Amino acid sequence: FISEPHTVGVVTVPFSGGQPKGGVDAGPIELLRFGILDQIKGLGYKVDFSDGVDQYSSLKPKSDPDVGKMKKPRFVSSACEKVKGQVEGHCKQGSLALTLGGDHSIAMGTISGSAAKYGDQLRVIWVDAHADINTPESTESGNLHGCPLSFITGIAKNVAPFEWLTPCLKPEHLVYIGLRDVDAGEKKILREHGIRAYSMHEVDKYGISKVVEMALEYLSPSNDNPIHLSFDVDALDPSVAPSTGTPVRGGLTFREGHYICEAIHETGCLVAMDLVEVNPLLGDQTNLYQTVTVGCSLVRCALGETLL
Ligand code: EXY
Ligand code: MN
Ligand code: MN
Ligand code: MN
Repeated sequence: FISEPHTVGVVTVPFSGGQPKGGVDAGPIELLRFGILDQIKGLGYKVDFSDGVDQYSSLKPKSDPDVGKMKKPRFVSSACEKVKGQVEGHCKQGSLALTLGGDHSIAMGTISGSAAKYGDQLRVIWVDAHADINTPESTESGNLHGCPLSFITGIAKNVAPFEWLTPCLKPEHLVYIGLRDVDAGEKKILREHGIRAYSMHEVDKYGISKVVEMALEYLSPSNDNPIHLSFDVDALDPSVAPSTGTPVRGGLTFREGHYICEAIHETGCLVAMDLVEVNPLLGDQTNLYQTVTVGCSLVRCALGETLL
């Protein structure tokens, strides 16, 4: 399987309903304002942005009481269902689907969308400080951006009001890189399901190139599976990407983050990428500039900018 699409289908998701802080819904606008579309075109791709900047406020239900511990479950569900349709559309046209978030709950939609095209062949690399695999029962915060992977993998059982969502990723088809803030309940889930995770401890121990090599070898020994990269900017150290809702010290350096994107590009198998949790309202103008420009450059690297 070699992807090498010539078109990047861009999906913007100005959505913050998966967590309590305002501003992450302005992430896509800032990424666009800093010229991400022209930067992608500058690499020789066609950009399909025919959907334009979507509005999510109209999907907000009049009343959205908690379901168990889950906060804003109906709003998150309908937002993700919409995202799924858009990502699925781009993937089925043979484009690389690039989703600009928005909080990380939207990955329920993005991965459902890419899996609708690639099925059981799909592999996911989740780059994050957090494991985002709480179930509706294990979550302490009730924030759904801490839960998408339990829904996608079917580890979560009681997923109403997410009736549209069907489990589409086996736990063994997922790898994490960058973890350093994992809840006790999540650790139990990772252990019970044998999910492969390279935390910051392994990044320190082996170095990023070995970690990425091991991750790719585990997911796709013959390098022939389509890859969905879900990149949460909080995987980066807060000194590199400060404008994000749940920063955790001790993260990936600027180069480590970029190395991951470059190495995945080199596989030729990247079919979808999410860039999430950019919150322009957190921090000052310098923080915003740093975070948005690093987000743009991660995307460019995943699209091959640094290949000579
Ligand atoms: N594990 C915590 C929770 O479930 O609330 C924190 C989750 C933060 C999720 C961030 C975006 O990756
Ligand atoms: Mn995340
Ligand atoms: Mn995170
Ligand atoms: Mn398998």
